[in-house]
Amino acid sequence: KRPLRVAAAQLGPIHLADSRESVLQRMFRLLDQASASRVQVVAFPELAFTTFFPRHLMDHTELEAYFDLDDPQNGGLRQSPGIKPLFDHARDLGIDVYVGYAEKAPTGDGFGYYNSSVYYSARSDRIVQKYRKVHLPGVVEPFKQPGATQQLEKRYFSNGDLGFPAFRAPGLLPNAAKTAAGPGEAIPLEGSGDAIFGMLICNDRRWAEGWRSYGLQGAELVFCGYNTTAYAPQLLGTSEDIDRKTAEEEVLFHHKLSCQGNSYMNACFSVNVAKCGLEDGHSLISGTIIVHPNGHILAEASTKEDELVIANIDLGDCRRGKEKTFAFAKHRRPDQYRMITDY
Ligand code: CDT
Repeated sequence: KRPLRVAAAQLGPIHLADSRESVLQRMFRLLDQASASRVQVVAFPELAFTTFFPRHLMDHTELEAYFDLDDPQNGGLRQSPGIKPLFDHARDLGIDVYVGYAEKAPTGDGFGYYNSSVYYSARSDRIVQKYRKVHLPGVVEPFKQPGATQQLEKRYFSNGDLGFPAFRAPGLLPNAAKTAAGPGEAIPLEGSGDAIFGMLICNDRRWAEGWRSYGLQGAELVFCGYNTTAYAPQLLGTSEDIDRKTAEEEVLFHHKLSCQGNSYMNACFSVNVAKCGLEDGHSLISGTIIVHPNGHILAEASTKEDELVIANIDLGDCRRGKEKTFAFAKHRRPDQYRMITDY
């Protein structure tokens, strides 16, 4: 048995005018609720501290306010002033955290900007892994039509350059090893005393390659936070308006299909967590789900507001898939897969 109590901390809308302090207070409330329910790991969404700003065209000066400095010379994100209070709170409660943020990283001669996430281990009071979103959706050049909803992730962020590194989360399981895996330490395919996790961000969940990279490293659980548009706001008040429910159902279907199918095909749990609801008139889907390696949904959000979705899981349930149907070492035929990397 490898039991774990996990939660997805879904966030309702964060509007342009909402202060960082108000967002942190909401996150604290969800962490407090998680603590009262003896949850060990809490996942927050993509770009969890701000509105989904890539839908707005902004100049460089405006944009800077949405990024948090992640400077390794000054303690990295753990000490970043706008985010530190979240980790302090999680440390005090003894809860691990997966969370998405807009990363501003010094490059030597300037800064790099990424759509990133980190995994914070309360037991070791440090960030044990960072991930930078690989599959950026959207465009570089803004849409010209007046009132169009923008998707400017390709304009505002650089492509993730850290690959898909699985990592060990120390101290979560009853038989946990005393120490975390060191940087670069090989992760065994079979389970160990530490839980083996991976991170994706939003659009990544639609792409098989990231999930499979984690599957190949033996990941037992993948976190994925997202901001997914339900329907275009310019349809509101028009004749197409009546169909927005159908449009949203289809978006939800593809979201769940991606999470459930890839969890099954890689024999891992997944915690998929939304920022949702009407952000300044722009509708985001909910659909926060915790998925079992057999592909079934274990727990699901019922609102489009701040909501904690909890599941008791057993990471040992990954073994069946990893050792039988998807025993990769035994059944994969990499010599036949060259198109995947060469094309
Ligand atoms: N934020 C983000 O990545 N949104 C994307 C839009 C892709 S359009 C199919 C998403 O996957 O929800």
